[in-house]
Amino acid sequence: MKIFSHYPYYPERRAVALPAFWDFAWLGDIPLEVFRPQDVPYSLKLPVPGCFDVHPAFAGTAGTGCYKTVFEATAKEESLRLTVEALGLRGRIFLDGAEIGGTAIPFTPLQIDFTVQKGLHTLEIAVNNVYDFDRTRTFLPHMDFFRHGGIYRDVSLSILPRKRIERIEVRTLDLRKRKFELFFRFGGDVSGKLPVRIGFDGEKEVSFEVDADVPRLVFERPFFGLWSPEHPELHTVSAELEGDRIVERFGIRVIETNGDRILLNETPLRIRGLNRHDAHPDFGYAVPPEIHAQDVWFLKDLGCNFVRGAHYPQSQSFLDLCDEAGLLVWEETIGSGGERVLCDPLFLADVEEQAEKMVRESFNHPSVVIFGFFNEGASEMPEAAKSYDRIAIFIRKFNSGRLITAALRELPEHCATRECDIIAFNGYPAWGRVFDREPRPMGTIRETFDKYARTAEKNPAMRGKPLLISETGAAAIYGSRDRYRGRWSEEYQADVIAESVTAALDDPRFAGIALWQFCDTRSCMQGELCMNRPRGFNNKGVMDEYRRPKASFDILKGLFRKYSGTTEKQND
Ligand code: ADA
Repeated sequence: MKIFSHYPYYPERRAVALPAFWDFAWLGDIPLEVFRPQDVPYSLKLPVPGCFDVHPAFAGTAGTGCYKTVFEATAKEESLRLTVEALGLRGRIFLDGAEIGGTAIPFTPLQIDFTVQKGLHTLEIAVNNVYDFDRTRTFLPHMDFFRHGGIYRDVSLSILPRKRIERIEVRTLDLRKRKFELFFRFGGDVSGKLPVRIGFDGEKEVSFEVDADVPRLVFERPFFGLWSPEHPELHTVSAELEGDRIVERFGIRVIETNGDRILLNETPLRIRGLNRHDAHPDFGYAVPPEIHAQDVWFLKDLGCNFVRGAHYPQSQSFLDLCDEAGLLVWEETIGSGGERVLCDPLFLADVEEQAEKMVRESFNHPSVVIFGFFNEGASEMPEAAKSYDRIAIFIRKFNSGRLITAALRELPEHCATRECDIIAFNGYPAWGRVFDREPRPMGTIRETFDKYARTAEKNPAMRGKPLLISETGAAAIYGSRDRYRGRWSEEYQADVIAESVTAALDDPRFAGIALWQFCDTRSCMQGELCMNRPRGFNNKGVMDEYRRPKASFDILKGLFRKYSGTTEKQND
């Protein structure tokens, strides 16, 4: 049986066994909202986690599907916690036919606590993947990634102790002294002074008294190493409170800006990375651990020190691997759009809910150094600009020690950057946009980057802040080789990537570059965008969707390795 899939884990909490395959029923056009878990025609077994629309019987479909399993409670009365780490696009959850919760925010975890009597119980999760702004405001038809339907990430059921340590947030206070704070999030029946036994790195646990009202302790461990991409040193803290135990993993590191530099552990950092969707054609967004491990290996092999988790909160087990491998991560909320969307109060409430969960879930991952939001939103519109400020301030209030940014669409002269720590922009100078009539010679790349650097210099809200190219690149169809270096060929893509990387990393005005993208990904199936998405895919990967490298892969690897040797000091 799986013991835990990622940190934190709770060695004393007993898991209720859930099977790898659940009953599945395809309900087609029946709207999720009118669905009742009666007479459901379960006909098939599908894996959980899993996306139903990657199964050949339902390939590419949109509608309602329902998953069902049975579990057993062995005690007379049992307090349980159901955790669904992510589903999409929205779902409703039923216990013995009665609704106990749900979510309309994809890629966002859900926890439901409930009590059951001894015996067998039925759990049903109905999900729907039809675009519907009134219900799921953060996933819209124009988005360049597919609306897979299903249970994207792990589902677990555990027995809850009466007094609980739910999380310990570890915050670096002083880098040089290796001084850090443990902030306890207790749950259940706790109050007053609590006797907590605490140990680091598997050493013997020692008793401390933690005040439930001010639940923080400060430690100094001068002999702890720092976490950095070159030396990703990690530590664990275990804590025990009357039968409940938690093990959290963390790293000591500080990410900050100093003028237009990004500093990691007081050392200037140049970002060399890729954007990556957490997707695979055979699994949709339910990416199995094997693929996560391979993807992290590919990123390291390419010489990346950075990955942007586009365009939604990341899987916790993927982040664990990034912690271990020394990959810096930009994690962001899903959801963006024009002024109307960005000013919609219900949309903003959903973004805040997922931002809070993202920050809390990822608090202890040293790899996560940037929190982002509103990819390519209408940052230049005055009303939308207020929403940019609102979300940046909202994320900052958690004091999680991350830099905050939003990837802008190109670099408008007037845009919402006041509250951002980094000015990040996406631009495809040599590639262009759908139905673009401009000629786009290679020289456009340097000219455009230079133009944006000058734009940032002129604007007081951007001047003096680090400037990061958060997306750029070109598409190539895997296997399309062409001595004429025509568009969509691997040669043309490799040329664009080489020119973009050298233009960015030779220019000290840029803090780094993240190419679009790690591998090809299935795109939306409708609208104008499709005309620029042969095969229904965004083909800008340096590998295809099955992770088969294109010509650009080796070019990028050569360049990233060259620049890592010359531009980056060690961080410890
Ligand atoms: C945008 C967007 C990406 C992708 C890219 C492209 O920058 O953020 O998701 O769609 O454009 O390939 O055009």
